[in-house]
Amino acid sequence: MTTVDRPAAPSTERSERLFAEAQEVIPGGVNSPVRACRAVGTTPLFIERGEGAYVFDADGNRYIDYVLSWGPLVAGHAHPKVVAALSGALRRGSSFGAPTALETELAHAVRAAVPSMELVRFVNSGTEATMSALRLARAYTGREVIVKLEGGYHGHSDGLLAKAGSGPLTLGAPDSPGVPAAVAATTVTVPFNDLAALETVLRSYAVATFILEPVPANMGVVPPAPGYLAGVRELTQRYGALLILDEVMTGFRTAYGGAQALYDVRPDLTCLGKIIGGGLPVGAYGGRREIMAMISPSGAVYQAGTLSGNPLAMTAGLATLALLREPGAYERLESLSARLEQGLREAAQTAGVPATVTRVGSLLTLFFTPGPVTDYATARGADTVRFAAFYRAMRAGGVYLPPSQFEALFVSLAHTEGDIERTLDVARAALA
Ligand code: KE4
Repeated sequence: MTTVDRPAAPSTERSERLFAEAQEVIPGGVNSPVRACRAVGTTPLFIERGEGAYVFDADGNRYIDYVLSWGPLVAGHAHPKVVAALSGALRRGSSFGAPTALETELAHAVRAAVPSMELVRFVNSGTEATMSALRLARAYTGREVIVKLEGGYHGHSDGLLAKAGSGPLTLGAPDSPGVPAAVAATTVTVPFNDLAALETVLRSYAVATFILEPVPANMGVVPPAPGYLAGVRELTQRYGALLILDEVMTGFRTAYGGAQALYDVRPDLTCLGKIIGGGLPVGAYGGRREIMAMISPSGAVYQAGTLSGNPLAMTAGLATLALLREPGAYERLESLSARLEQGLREAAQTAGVPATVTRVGSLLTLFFTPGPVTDYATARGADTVRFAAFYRAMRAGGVYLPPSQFEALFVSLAHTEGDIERTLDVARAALA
């Protein structure tokens, strides 16, 4: 019998020790749950440094990185231009709690890319951005009910941790202990790509807003059906509900103008994060002037933050957006990502493994299901045990994937054609 000469799995001894130590003092040993790798039946690697498309773990192993800190490092880790800009900024002081011209500069850059954001407010995370946008939508409309997608993730604020009721008309129930029932009850969920369900809800409640990712990437990547987003825009307009597009993930990733540019839909409010901070803590929300003018201190809707708009995040964001404006940046992301999509699809077919690869720009997911994947229910049909085995085999082969079937792979400008081919070699072996 021929033995497949698999390379010896890299030693993870130091990572395991570091993980044991971390669990002594940090819940689950991590500062964000998905990092614990519980969904893929292993323990996390402790990363010591990143460089371009690679991360290096505590045992010195190098991995081709498709997590990129969950999206922000679209130019690759420690890009020289970002590092240079940041070290200059740091020498001038890290934070003042007072306005700086950098905030105006990044707000202009965001508005130039996303014209629907006529006014922009910076915060420190995507959670803060969506939480604040919801409060603003309720204040502007005078309504309380919000609608989100089944399987939609917008950060961990109370109102957004509500799970799908038994049907679109069932008011939400808490999706986590500690969320008051009264708060969850103001959240209704609808399936993605289902305009009829949305209209039923809009007819049945006075809805303040419908918040969704234009390309949901937190159930795995699920592209919008043709006409869906235009339908959402028309229905929300008709029933007086604001449309909030959560582009924390898709912003500046699926296109320089975000998914709203790709699909030509103009929301009332947009939430951003990740890329606009270039790897530093950031979030932003913005939209129509008459809505945003309600935000304190120009209006009565309160929202604040000690480090909001801090010079370091602004500097890293400005440097990253400049790299994305360089000619050919999105063409490169597209060609690398298209090759990865095609290669993964072929590898699964060759191995006879039922799989569906979804992709929008440099966001993609390999679902272990025959598909098609059109919403949360069909995404949940994926074989998570098989995904976990695939994740472990890829990591053993030096490829660092998001540790969950319901996340997205991210490609950066630092990835090379060689990295993609190496990834596909490892995937072919893993799928076999
Ligand atoms: P943060 O609060 O984690 O910065 O952003 C929350 C958020 C809001 N909206 C969307 C569309 C998001 O994807 C996120 C956060 N994304 C996850 C990855 N699926 C962050 C990873 C994690 O939770 O550690």
